[in-house]
Amino acid sequence: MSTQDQDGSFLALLTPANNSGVVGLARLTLSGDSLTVDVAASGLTPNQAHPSHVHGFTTGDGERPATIADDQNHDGLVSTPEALPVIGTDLLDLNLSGQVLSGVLVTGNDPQADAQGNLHFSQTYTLDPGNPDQAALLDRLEHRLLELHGLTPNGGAYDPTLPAAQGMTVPLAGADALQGLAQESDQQFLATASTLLSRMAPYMLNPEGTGPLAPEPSDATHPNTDTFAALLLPANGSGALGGVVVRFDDTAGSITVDLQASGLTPDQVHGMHIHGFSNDQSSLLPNLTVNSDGDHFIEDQEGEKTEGPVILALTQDGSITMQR
Ligand SMILES: [Cu+2]
Repeated sequence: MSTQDQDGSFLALLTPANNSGVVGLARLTLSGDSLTVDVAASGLTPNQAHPSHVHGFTTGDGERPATIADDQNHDGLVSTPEALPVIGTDLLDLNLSGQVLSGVLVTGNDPQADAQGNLHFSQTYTLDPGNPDQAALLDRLEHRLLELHGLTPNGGAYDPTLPAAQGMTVPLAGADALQGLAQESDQQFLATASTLLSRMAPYMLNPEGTGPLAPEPSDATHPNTDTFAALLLPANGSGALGGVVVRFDDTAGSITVDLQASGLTPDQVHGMHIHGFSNDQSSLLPNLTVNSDGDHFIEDQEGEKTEGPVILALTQDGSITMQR
């Protein structure tokens, strides 16, 4: 395949690895041998360097995000060595200098999170078709894996190598709803991504599972809204992803839930609930910070500190219960 065939933009939704709570959006734009990478992410360990890479296989394909199934030593974390067999080698290091490096996990010149745990990164690299790693990227940019590293496991020190977020690249071409993102400048893309992320993860958790919550966006209060949407992100390294739309009908006194998810354990029943607090306290997504027993998993009791108890179980037959 000639490099011309790959020209275009690719998007990656970065989802939490290792219960990090990190979410992000990345765009990769290839023009000839020039690759520009834009990354916006939030929920990272503040004021720390976060080594970041484009991972993939140099021969064949089949890269996938690492899941808890790849946790070979059963410590509840998927380390970088455990992830590499499925995400592939580090084909391109995303460093601040624009230097093109492959196979180097920590360069000392890595993207940095700010005091709020947000990271904005934009850099252009000139790839060398004579280098096998870079040639592989020039041949195929689709279904590569963008990964951000750097996590503070509970009770531990900051570890710059632990995976914190990962996402597969998908082409923006052909996705009408996303075409606008391909046209945006680097700065516009980062601004758009930051706006989206501020709606999804506008807070840092403390071990008690409370905020502080960021202030609500000024346009967040819509008294007449009856339709709500949520993006379902992997918990406990499950790899499960989904989307849900919830509609309230005041007159009928009914609630309608449309949910689609993938990556769940096949042929198994999966309990689903709406959680919340009975006072006005907002629910927050739990992450590793509230893992009080130190096993790196967020069990129901730990999660409920931030989510609140079950308000409604989503039953198959529409019956109303708060039972799990
Ligand atoms: Cu990496």
